[in-house]
Amino acid sequence: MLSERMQSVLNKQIRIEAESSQIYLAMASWSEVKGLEGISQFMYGQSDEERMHMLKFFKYINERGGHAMVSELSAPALEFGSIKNMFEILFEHEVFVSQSINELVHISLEEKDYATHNFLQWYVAEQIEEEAQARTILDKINLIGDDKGGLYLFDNDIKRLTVVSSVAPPA
Ligand code: OFO
Repeated sequence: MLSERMQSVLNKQIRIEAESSQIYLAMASWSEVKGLEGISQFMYGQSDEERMHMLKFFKYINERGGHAMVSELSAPALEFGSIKNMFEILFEHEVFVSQSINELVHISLEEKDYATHNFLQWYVAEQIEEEAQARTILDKINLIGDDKGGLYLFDNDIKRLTVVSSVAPPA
């Protein structure tokens, strides 16, 4: 059985994962409208992944005798200025999510809830991957700079990352 405190913070994380999904969906649409096919595919994939992260919390909370809540969400930005700016926002957002997961891990130990502590390890590993991926993408974008040809190749290149992430097991 989850403690009230544990249940409440897990439900807050559900909202964060749902908002992440919305943010990446907004990025997918912005890129699609700009004709950046590869990047938009990547963002649609990221958005789906975040929904999957959210659903894992749903299942877990309900399995442990709690009640997973659907909450109101903040509206994401709709314009991102430049590709570089968009990926910087993505990276910073993932760092924020990692901090939030770390805080959950901390609370699970305070609550002596070792089942939740164990459950959260999947997210700890996932966040390492997501941050690393965002950092790699930003490095590439910085290398390309204003080179249009480089950007074209990058837009094609990123499709491969989409394939990798969409076949990752939901666990
Ligand atoms: Fe849910 O991992 Fe990204 O935000």
